[in-house]
Parts: sequence; C-alpha cells; structure tokens
Amino acid sequence: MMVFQCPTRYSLFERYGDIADQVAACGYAVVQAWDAEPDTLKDVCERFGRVQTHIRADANGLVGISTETVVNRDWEKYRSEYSGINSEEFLPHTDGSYLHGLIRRDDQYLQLLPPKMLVLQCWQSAAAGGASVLIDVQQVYEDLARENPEHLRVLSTKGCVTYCRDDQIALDRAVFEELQDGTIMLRFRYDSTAYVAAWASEAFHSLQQNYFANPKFRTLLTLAKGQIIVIDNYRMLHGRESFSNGDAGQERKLRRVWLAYDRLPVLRNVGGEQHRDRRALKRFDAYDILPHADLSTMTPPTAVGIRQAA
Ligand SMILES: O=C(O)CCC(=O)C(=O)O
Ligand SMILES: [Fe+2]
Repeated sequence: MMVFQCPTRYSLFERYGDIADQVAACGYAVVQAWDAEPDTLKDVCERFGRVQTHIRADANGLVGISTETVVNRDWEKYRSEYSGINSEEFLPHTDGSYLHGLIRRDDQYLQLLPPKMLVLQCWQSAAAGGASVLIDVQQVYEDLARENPEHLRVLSTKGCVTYCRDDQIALDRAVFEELQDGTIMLRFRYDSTAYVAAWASEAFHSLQQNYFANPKFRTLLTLAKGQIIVIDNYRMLHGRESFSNGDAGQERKLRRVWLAYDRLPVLRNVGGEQHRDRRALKRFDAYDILPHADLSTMTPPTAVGIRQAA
C-alpha cells in the first residue's frame, strides 16, 4: 500500500494535488498525517469537497465510528440499524445507499444523493482485526461488461433495487446509475437494507457471490493511528472485518466525514415564491450539505465514479 507521508501540515498542502490525482486514478488514497486530531481530518476534507452531514454527525459533519458511541439522540432508539457502531464484519458497501432526497437551497431544491467521497481517520486501531476492505468496482464493471452484459444491463436499470435504512428510503434505484452529467454512480449494499426486484434478483446476488465476495477483487488494509483514507464512494465499495477491542480505553476508534457530490441535480418548485417547507422533506435535513469555509481552496479529484470505455 502506497501511503502519502505528511509529517507536517505544510507537507500536506504540497501533496494535495498528488493525493487528488491518486483518488481519480485508483479510487482511493491513504495519508499518514502528523497527528490524529479532528482538525486534521477537517483540513483534508475541506480541500476535496463540501461536507455532507449525517444523522449521527456533530456540527462539523464528523461521525464517530466506535462501539463507545454515546446514547443521546433520537436515532439511538434504532441503534441496530447503524452498523458503524458495532464490532461485527461490515460487508463492502456504498455509504448512503439509502439516500434519495430533496433539500431546499434558497429558491431552488437540490436532489440529495449518496456522498461522492468518504474520508476515514483512524485514531485508535483495534486490538485485533478491523482491517478495512476495499473493492474497486471499476474493475468489476469492466469484467461484467465482458462476461455478462445482460447482468450489467439489469443492474443499470432503475427499479432493480430499493434501499431503506431507519427513516431513509431510496426507491427504485440502480446499482449502476448514470447521473445527468454521465457519471456512473455506484449504489450497493448486501444486507437487510436492500430490497431487490424479482427480475434483478439473480443479477444482484451473483454480483455479490461472483465478484464482491471474491478475495481476488478485495484489497485489505489496516489503518494505523493518524492515517486517513480518502475513498471515491461512487467507484469503490468499502467495508471492514470484525474486530475485538482491547482493555478499556483501547477500543477501535475512527472518525468519518462525507463529501457531497458537486453537481447535484437542481429542481425548481412550480409554485415559485409560494413554496413551503414540507414535513416529507424534514428527514433530509440530517443529511444536508454544510457551508464551506473557503470554496476558492477547494480542489476535488477531477472525476469520481465508474468510467465507461470510450
Ligand atoms: O469501521 C469501519 O472501518 C468502516 C465503517 C463504515 O463503513 C461506516 O460506518 O460507514
Ligand atoms: Fe461505510
């Protein structure tokens, strides 16, 4: 595994371009930062995009991935819906598969999609286990296009799958969804959040069995303290192996930040000035896009998602 060594904040500034290029070329990049503080994670994130918050996030959009997560808010009543906070294996998935919303931006609406990228920071690794699992679905896509174009067609057809988690539902989606700008966005999760159409069942299950469960397509890496992994969520699946925590105070702890897609589809309400806040849209507030400190410093990777052969 190639790691970008950044012993100082300045060295990170110097490497940003290379890190972004690596994400565009390979789907992910690992950075060894000078410390494991939340501000360091924030620094990295702001360069690559706008933070998209999460129902478990703090005011900065930062989510704790730890079995120690405190019980304080409404979502905690549905704790078993959130796999990030247990110590079991978490099968490779797209973050935010269940997101398909609408949020108000002044006099327009943005269609809310899964985050384009996720950034994970390790601030304490597990006593044993807990390796991150990565799958480059670009390779899987190309293989599937050659070996089974019919399955690829089915999995690219809207309506093949619906994902639902807690109060969120993304109805009638596709595993490979072409966005308005031509980007192919991945949306996959293989657990009880997925509901598959009868006509897509064989294609969906064999995608998991023949590709995603196949060690040949998996990369394993164990993040060390202070390491930050930047992942293209529209191209890569990520997961983690089960782990065990050490003694009290030695629990595995990660922080996670989501970055929003830069070209979310824009809609206008037909009522013009008469639009009003509706209760059905309330549940998307928890996944809104946060203000950015200085957009002029933002230099995202040139492309995200799966690319089609020219
Ligand atoms: O625990 C991890 O390494 C990743 C957890 C995860 O994928 C998530 O919370 O979305
Ligand atoms: Fe995840």
